[in-house]
Amino acid sequence: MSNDYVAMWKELGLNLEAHDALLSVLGNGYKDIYMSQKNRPEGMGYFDFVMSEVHGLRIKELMDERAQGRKIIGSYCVFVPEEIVLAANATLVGLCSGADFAIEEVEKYLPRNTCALIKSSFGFKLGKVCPYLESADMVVGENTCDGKKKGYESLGNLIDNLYVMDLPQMKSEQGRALLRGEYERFRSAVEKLTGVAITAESLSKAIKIVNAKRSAIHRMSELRKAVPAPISGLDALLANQVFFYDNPARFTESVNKICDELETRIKEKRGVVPENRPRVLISGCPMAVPNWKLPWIIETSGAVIVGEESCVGERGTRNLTDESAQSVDKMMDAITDRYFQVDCAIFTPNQARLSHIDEMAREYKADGVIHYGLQFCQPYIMESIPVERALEEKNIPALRIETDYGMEDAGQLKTRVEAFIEQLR
Ligand code: BJ8
Repeated sequence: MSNDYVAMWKELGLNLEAHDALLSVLGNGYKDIYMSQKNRPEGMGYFDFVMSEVHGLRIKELMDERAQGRKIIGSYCVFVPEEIVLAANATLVGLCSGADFAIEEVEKYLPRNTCALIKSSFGFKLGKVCPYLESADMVVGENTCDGKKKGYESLGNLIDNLYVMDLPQMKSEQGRALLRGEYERFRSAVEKLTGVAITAESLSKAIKIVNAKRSAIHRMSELRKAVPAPISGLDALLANQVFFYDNPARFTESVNKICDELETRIKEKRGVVPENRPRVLISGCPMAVPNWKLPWIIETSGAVIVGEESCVGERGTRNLTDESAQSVDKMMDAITDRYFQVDCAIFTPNQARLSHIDEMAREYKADGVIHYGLQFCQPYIMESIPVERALEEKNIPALRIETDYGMEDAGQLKTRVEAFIEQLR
């Protein structure tokens, strides 16, 4: 990344030395994991460029937007509706939390047995290394799992513009009403921040923009059902990760371009790997940039990943918002209905997720499912047992993995994953 950005990073208050260290780990990891892949679609060049400029050009764009009076809102969860943010003339960016940073400092605020994702969000703040976080005019936390819920109480002391959204835990009528109310409260907060009143016209336009972005990902997912698989799981995961911080229209266009290429590959029966590679579905906790450890282990152990049942994947993108509503009120209803279907493990009961994993395994022609749980993540680790049982009942092989962001267990994980893939052959 060019040194031209140093002044911008300084202005954002980043710790330049620590930030350099992070960028170098990120750059090397990307090179080793992504650039060593063979037979990638040419269109992935766009995502390589995005990653090479992840703290550069994109941040510059956000700073330019801010200079023109547009607000930036950061979020940690797929329950924060981008539609509302866009309609108020603001930009939503995902705050990744996919790498360990400043762990010693973090453990002054959080117990050791906190999941890596939460620790990472603190580490990026305490280490002053995330330009997305530092450029956000509002950071939205949400009451999902207990770790996040209690974590935001402490994070609120470190971030002065933290807004906390409450979320239901049950898919009941009351649960929906709670979500609807919270989205209304969020709309007012965003309007207050931006000074822009959301209209039926602006909200309708925003719904269409976000739907287009999701539709492009749906198209890519549909193409991944082909045998042989036309794209690696690592590349598809990258598209799902970039989904959270790229310019929406440019992202949609880039994914659609890759899809055109994948269609040609499918017509020519040209896979990214040979047809007999075992196909794996990943299910579980979200994998934020640069958390590529498990997919990398899986795909370098002789399998191809064909889908992600994850918030950085199909759980996050799967449903569209109904576009037929005419008033802001009805659109807010449609937005609530769309998000209320997200089957995060914080919900109880959560049978819909179990059914969806089974459905995905069949649709994507997966030979097996690897359930990925972050250590100390109660909701997903607890659910991994019923998930495994439900899959076994359907004779779908499953492997439960519990890990963190460290590389210490990589060898051990590889041995387990290889044995599982062998079983799928
Ligand atoms: S909608 S999955 S993005 S909350 S891994 S922090 S659950 S202890 S991330 Fe999530 Fe929204 Fe749900 Fe999706 Fe807690 Fe588990 Fe850590 Fe997690």
